[in-house]
Parts: sequence; C-alpha cells; structure tokens
Amino acid sequence: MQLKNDRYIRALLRQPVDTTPVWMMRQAGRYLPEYKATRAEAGDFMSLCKNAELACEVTLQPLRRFDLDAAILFSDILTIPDAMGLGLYFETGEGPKFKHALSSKAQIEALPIPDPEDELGYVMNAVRTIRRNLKGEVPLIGFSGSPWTLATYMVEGGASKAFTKIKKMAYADPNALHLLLDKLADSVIAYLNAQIKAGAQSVMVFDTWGGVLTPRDYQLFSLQYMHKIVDGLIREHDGQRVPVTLFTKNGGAWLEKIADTGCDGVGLDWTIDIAEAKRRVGDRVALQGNMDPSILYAPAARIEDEVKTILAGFGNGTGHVFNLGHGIHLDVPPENAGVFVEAVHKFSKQYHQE
Ligand code: 1CP
Repeated sequence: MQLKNDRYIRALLRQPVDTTPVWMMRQAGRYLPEYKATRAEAGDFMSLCKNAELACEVTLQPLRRFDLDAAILFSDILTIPDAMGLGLYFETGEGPKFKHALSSKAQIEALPIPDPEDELGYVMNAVRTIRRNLKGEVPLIGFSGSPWTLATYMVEGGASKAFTKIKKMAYADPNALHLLLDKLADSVIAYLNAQIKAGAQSVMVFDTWGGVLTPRDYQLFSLQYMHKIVDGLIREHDGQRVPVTLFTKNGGAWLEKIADTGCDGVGLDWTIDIAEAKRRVGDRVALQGNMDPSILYAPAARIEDEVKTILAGFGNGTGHVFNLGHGIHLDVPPENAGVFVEAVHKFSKQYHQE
C-alpha cells in the first residue's frame, strides 16, 4: 500500500521532503492518561504487549493527539530475553527484572534462539494489527534492543547504574559474553526481519547502554554486533526500501564508526551538537534526534526556541528526522508534546524550499 505520509521514510533515505518529519521516542506511554487507562484494562505491561488489539490501541493513541509522522510498535526490547526463557517481570514502581539472570557460560550455551513467529508471535500479530489499522497514514517503525543493551539486562538481572556484573563478564570471561552477544545478534536479525515481513516499514536498534563502554570496548562488544545486524537485515520489502536506524545513547564520539556500518540513519541524544554531527557524517546517513526530552517541561516559547535552534543547526538539505534525544518523561504535560510536534512542522518548512 502507498503511504499517505512518507516523510519519515524519505528523510531517512535522504530524499527531499516538504517539512521535517517528527516522532517522539516512547511516544506511547504513561504521560498519556489514555495509555494509563488501557494499561489498567490490560492488567500489566506484558499483558498489554501480548494483546494485539490493545497494543495497537496504545500505538495509535499519540497519533490521535499529535500530527506525528511515524508510529512505533508498542512492545519492549526485553521481549527477546523473555522468549529465551529468562522470565521477564515488572514490579510496580520498579523497572524490568529477570527471574533467571545469566551468570555462567553454561547458561549462555543453553540459550535458544527464539523463533519470531512462535515465541514472539504476539509481537508479529501486533505489527500486523497496527499496519491494518494505520491504513497507510504514516509508516510503522519496528524495533529491537542492541545485543549489548539486551545483555546488560540479562546479566545484571534488570536495570543497572554501574553495570558491574556485565563488565565483570566482559573482562573476566569475554568468550562467554561474545557467545551471548552473537546469539543475541542472530535473534535480533530473525526478530527484525520477521517484523519487516509482518509490516514494519523501517526498523530501529536501541543501544541505550553502549555509551557506558570505553571506545575500544564499544567497538568490540556493541558496534560489532550491530554491524552484523545491519548486514543481516532485509533492506527492501514489497518494492520499498526499509531504512534502518542505529541509536547509541552517549555515542556522540563514535558517529563515524556507527555510520560505517551501512545503516541509513543514526540516532543522536542531546549531548552532541547536530551541526557537528552533520559535518562529521551527514553526507552518508540521515540524523535523528536530538532534543533533550527535559525541554518539554519548559514553557511553549522555550520549546519552540529549542526546535528552531536544532533546525538551524541541521540547516538546509535532506536527511533530518526530528525526535527527542531519549524517551519522553512520564510527567510531561501532553500539551507540551503537542507544542513540540507543531513547532517542528511549522518552523522547518523554510529549510525545504527548492
Ligand atoms: O507502562 C509501564 O509502566 C511500562 C513502561 C514501559 C513502556 C511504556 C516499558 C518498560 N516499556 C515500554 C514501551 C517501550 N519500550 C517502547 C514502545 C513505546 C513507544 O515508543 O511508543 C519502546 C520503543 C521501548 C524500548 C525500550 N525498553 C528501551 C530502549 C529505548 C530507551 O528508552 O532507552 C529500553 C532500555 C527498555 C527497557 C525498559 N522497559 C521498560 C522500562 C521502564 C525500561 C527501562 C529500564 C531501565 O531504566 O533500565
């Protein structure tokens, strides 16, 4: 089906657009009262992910409120480790946790590579349901965590601040960690390709924790495996290019290396100036980001100023997708997100004239 609004895809392929496309990381979520209501109806977070109708409903909720240029599958990066048998659960008020965290090479050797249409079939059902309901309005983004980021949760047993357990594995038993990362890369390739076949029109890999590594070890433990993923992905489906974006939070120092993987888009957090990022890699990849999500706490005029500054930093030319540099905070007033989205469309037109 032809997309009614294909700005997001065109921008990632560095083709001309009429206005800069915009979406928000974590655009479906607890800052929206309607999300909280649907989540309560589902019972808990994983039940929401596993119910295709409700996952579709929360995917579409932000699009009803805001003029967004893309939808993102409602799911989580931790579906893969859950499907590998680690037992994902959420305790109220706390982050994700695993019943069976990994600590030995024997446990890693025993891990299966999940079949995306079997153990992860609920994700593919959600993708198909969302595509049907989107009716070609905007593209659907599929996603996965990076092998390194998934491994941090699997070895730490949940969220972490210091990453001591996974770093201990990296330095005391690197072969065990490489085996885990390689299995995860294979799992992510199968999972994202299944999402593409089910209807995802672009995919994104979230490397939320790559930035906690040294430059050398980022290359070794994170980027190498994202590179393997880029090489293994379906890049064209149904006659359309399927752009792939890599996002490493705190990865500003390594943009050239990320662009070298052959991805289409590179995600930026807010710790790098977009003008500098464009100078360094903008003739090879599209850039996505990079507004600090905390700016959404500011009054409307301040939000608009920030949008104008980032647009001016990128300047003329193709290859810009506007986004937040990380997920929207759960206590942001939804009206402020609306100011942000409108500002991107309104103030970007001048950068897209012939
Ligand atoms: O309703 C709830 O209380 C659960 C909160 C929640 C939500 C809304 C979690 C648990 N996951 C999600 C959805 C989600 N997660 C989406 C789709 C929503 C959308 O964008 O509209 C996406 C893309 C993710 C991706 C994700 N999950 C990442 C990568 C991006 C990022 O934010 O850095 C990560 C690191 C996770 C792990 C995770 N899942 C949930 C939480 C609270 C966390 C973070 C844990 C931590 O702090 O380490």
